[in-house]
Amino acid sequence: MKNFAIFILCCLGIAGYASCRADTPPSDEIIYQATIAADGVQHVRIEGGSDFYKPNHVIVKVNVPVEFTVSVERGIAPHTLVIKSPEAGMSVDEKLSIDAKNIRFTPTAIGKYPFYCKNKLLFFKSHREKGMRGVLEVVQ
Ligand SMILES: [Cu+2]
Repeated sequence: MKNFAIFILCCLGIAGYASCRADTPPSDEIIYQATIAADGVQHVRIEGGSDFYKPNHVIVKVNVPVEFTVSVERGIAPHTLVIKSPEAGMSVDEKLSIDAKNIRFTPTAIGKYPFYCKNKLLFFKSHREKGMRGVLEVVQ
């Protein structure tokens, strides 16, 4: 039991160190411009982890269905994908895992909308603050 407690303390220490190092701006912007596939859907593959989504800047056309296929890297931290932009037809709040998950929505207004992970461990920075965030740019 004591060993387990030490193990947990070590994990928290490593996590704390990692979040301090995440004070730097989010990693470089990785842009992905979606195209409309034969099925009429804009398919976007996204990988996530504790401090990133790749890509983190996704460009899609308005009023055309979008399907995000999202998975996260193996690890103990649970992750989510949230888009809270009901004004543009997007209300997404999904739990993620290492198995790819399809998330469908249709953006109905042009603009730039944030997507992010809403998770946070205790007093540490949220995953969003650590870099698990991106921009969904909806264009004409
Ligand atoms: Cu997360």
